[in-house]
Amino acid sequence: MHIKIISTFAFAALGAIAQHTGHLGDAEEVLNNPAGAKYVATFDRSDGCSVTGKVVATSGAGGKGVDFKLLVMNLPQSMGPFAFHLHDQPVPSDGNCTNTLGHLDPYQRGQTPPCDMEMPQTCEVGDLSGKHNKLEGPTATMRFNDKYAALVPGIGAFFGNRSIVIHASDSSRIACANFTKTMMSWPGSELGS
Ligand SMILES: [Cu+2]
Repeated sequence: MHIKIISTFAFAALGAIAQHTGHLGDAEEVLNNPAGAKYVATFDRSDGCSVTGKVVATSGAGGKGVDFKLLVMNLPQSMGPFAFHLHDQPVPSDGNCTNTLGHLDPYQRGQTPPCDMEMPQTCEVGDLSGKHNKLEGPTATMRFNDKYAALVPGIGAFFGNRSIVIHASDSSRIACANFTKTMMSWPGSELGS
């Protein structure tokens, strides 16, 4: 009797966990991002959208996670708040954001149920706004450390060869840009050092 009750609870607990994490488990924290690695994505209207601005991604202190800094301008105010994600594929030369495919999701979690900000390890690695909040227009600045994104080439959570996509509240894609590796220091003081 006791055993039966315990096992029922155990299965219920497993079921609850399974709802909120990837088929391959929770996202692992990335602790070995290379010192000094820096990637920048620039929204420059090549995607046909009015949005401008930059996303700067650098290795977190001690290699722990990735520090993101965003400055995004000309967001269409009536269409927010704006979700943003790391997407699986780069933007092709014609600027078509649809071809970036889905979110970066190396643990195969999928989009439902929505990301629980309190349990970021159970969210898609690429679901940055799910873990860290959406952007509000018309100009948005944001900075955060994401523990699960990677600047280590070759692992599933690496996004240095991928893209970032901004969505309107109806989830349509309003801007997209590719990350490129840069050696240059961040120009100016728009987002601080
Ligand atoms: Cu997206």
